[in-house]
Amino acid sequence: MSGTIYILNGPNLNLLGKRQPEIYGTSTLADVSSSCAKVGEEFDLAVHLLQSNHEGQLIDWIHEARENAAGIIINPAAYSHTSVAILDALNTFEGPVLEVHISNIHKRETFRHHSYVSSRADGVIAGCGIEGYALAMRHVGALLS
Ligand code: CA2
Repeated sequence: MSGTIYILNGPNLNLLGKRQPEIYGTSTLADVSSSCAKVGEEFDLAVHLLQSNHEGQLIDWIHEARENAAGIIINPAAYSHTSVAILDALNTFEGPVLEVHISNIHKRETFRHHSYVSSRADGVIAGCGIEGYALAMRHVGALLS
């Protein structure tokens, strides 16, 4: 493998596939990991999928990615709308950053319409369900090729 893509997931996404299927679908983070790994094979990229309910842990993983990852795909979940700290951490990462939202945040409550992370992201995908992660993986692969 020529590189690793960190796929970081924020609070409550451990419940993916287990609660609120009408909004977030029935697939799990394990399904996300395998679909992204499949795309990664086309680009000689490995994936490392992580999820945390804690802001500081996500920031520590972004710092770790500075040493270990060629790119980051991140669904910061609710921290998208609140966290300058995650934005600051992402601004220290030099590779491509793709932001993914499973739901279309622009079709939902007004407080979800703004994401701090979007000002750093090289691309933003929202509303494509978990396919958004595989689409992001394909774009990261193309950017790194
Ligand atoms: O659409 C997305 O991917 C979100 O990032 C998901 C966040 C939400 O706060 C953002 O506004 C949009 C919420 C993640 C909650 O994940 C769950 C998954 C399954 C069941 C319950 C929660």
